[in-house]
Amino acid sequence: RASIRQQLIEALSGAGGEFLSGQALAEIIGCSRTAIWKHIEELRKDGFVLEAVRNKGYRIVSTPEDITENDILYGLETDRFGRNVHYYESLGSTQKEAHQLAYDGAPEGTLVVAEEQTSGRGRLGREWHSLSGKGIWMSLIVRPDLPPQQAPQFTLITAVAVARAIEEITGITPEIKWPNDVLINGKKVVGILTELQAESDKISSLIIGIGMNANHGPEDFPPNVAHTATSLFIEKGEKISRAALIQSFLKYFERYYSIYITEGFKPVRILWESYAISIGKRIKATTVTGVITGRAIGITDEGILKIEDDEGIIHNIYSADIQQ
Ligand code: BT5
Repeated sequence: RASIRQQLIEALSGAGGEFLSGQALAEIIGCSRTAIWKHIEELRKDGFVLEAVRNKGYRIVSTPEDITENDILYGLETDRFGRNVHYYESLGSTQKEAHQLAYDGAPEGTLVVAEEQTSGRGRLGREWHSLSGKGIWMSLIVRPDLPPQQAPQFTLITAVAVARAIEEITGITPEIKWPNDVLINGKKVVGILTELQAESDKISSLIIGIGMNANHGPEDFPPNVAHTATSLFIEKGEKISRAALIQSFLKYFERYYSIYITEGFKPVRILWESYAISIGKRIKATTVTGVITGRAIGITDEGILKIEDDEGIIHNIYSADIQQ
């Protein structure tokens, strides 16, 4: 015989979004109303979104597994970001879809999210492994009134919002590796890809792609990333609610973006530095033009990495792969 919890999930899921009273649930399952109430609270802690209405009872809004438009909207604390969600079961790349939507005039804050990507990509046309149902593969449209040179700062704003959201949802403090990786225990859990649509000297839109490994087990990664990638599930030992993580990310992104617009990059840079791993350390930066080895001194208010090489020459790095 299934546990009360299991029967409760089945009864609520089977109700097709209709309300079931505590009394009805207690009768179906054969337990007390207090037991129902206790298990409802437990489910909530585990990421189920349950609506309770007096005289009607309980209704399941979403399970921790789902990331459809409703799952993201229900309980979302933002004003603008994530208010317009385009959900797909499968897409080539959420970046591509978001580019098209931005081009067609989609408002700032529009979010494209897919359960699976068949040709997810990283920087420089690299492949991004986007297994169905396990991760968060999404692209956010942002329309700051800024010159294109400021686009790289958005990778850093995004990384801080991601790190803060992971902290809130899992209790784990991740590390940021400049420019676009979020790591836990030295392994990549999130990759960020910021792309730009610009008109001469003005950003018309930024397409910020975020790939988060949420509920992957170790066997879910292909051999080429098995040793460098990790997931929140692997690190935490518990499945996480992807919808809750998306909501938390959107909340922090909206907050840091607004701080950035009103106060400039400095407050964000200070937050960023609190998560950063490479600063002060000896690193090797592989850029498209060559390799630079030296000590990472810090990032500038533009989001550019400064490296001092062995001759004392300071290099400004706009984009690179960093090895420690
Ligand atoms: C990135 O590129 O880290 C940016 C990844 C952005 C992915 C998101 S998902 C939603 C949106 N839609 C897209 O199509 N893309 C964005 P880069 O720094 O170039 O790192 C790519 C490298 O990370 C690959 O060459 C692999 O070595 C590794 N990698 C691939 N898939 C991974 C995964 N799921 N987890 C960890 N590492 C991975």
